Amino acid sequence: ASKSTLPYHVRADSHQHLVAQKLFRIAEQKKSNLIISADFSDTDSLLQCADELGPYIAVFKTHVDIVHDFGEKTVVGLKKLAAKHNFLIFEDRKFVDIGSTVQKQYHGGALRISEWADIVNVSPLGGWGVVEALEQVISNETSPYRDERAVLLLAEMTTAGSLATGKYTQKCIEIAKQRGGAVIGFVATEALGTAEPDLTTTAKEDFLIFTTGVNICQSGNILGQQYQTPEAAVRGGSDFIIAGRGIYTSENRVETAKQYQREGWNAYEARIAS
Ligand code: UP6
Repeated sequence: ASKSTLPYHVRADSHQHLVAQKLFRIAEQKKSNLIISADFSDTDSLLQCADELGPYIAVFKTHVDIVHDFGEKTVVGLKKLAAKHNFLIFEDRKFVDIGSTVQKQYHGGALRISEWADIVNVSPLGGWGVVEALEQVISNETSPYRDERAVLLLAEMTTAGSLATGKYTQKCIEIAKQRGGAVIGFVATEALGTAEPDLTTTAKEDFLIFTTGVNICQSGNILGQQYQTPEAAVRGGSDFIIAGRGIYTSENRVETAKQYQREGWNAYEARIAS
């Protein structure tokens, strides 16, 4: 599949979405295409991780529904640390219900996701309606966030026996193209053939590829998770690599994060030079 060989700053300049522009600029400034998947179950651990690893990441990925003491402190803390270390926040919620339910899960509700997450993702199992639903909330005239919120489609999964393959993945691309507005890219294991070869003349759709299942040491686990290295992911077309346990369970997570950052960045430089 074709992958982007353009530098992040070029893609930042020509991208139509503010969140993608911001993200590419952060990546360039911090020399990082690394996202930490911070799967912690209490607010203090979550915030401590964000503060320690903040300097080395472009995005902090959360699953706040696993944080048992989620609340005001979590929201305020995340926002503060995002500003302090200049990273975006991605809530890996994988919205998968009918549109009107998803609107309530995204905006308000127990988790107030629209208030603090720059990026969320959607599992488009039920078709385009769920994407339309999020776009309605984001672009609503009364929304205080309008251009500051973006959506990714979960086009593939890293788990063994995943059903999100082939036609399903292709349908995700169609939905992203038809429901343009807030969709900036995909969660996928590799390039999906959507890369624009030359944005200077065709500045249209430049979908970002976010890749989970990244780990330097392990090839998988007993629950079906499958891994690739940062280098392999970026070589295959990933624009932002997402690593969880590979980093936060290591003995020295700061040093390990730096190692993932370096490997991801070197692979990016090799790709744009190719
Ligand atoms: N995730 C995957 N695979 C997918 C989609 N999402 O692993 O297809 C998410 C998981 C977890 C993180 O929910 O938060 O990415 C992977 O964590 P790990 O690096 O510790 O395996």
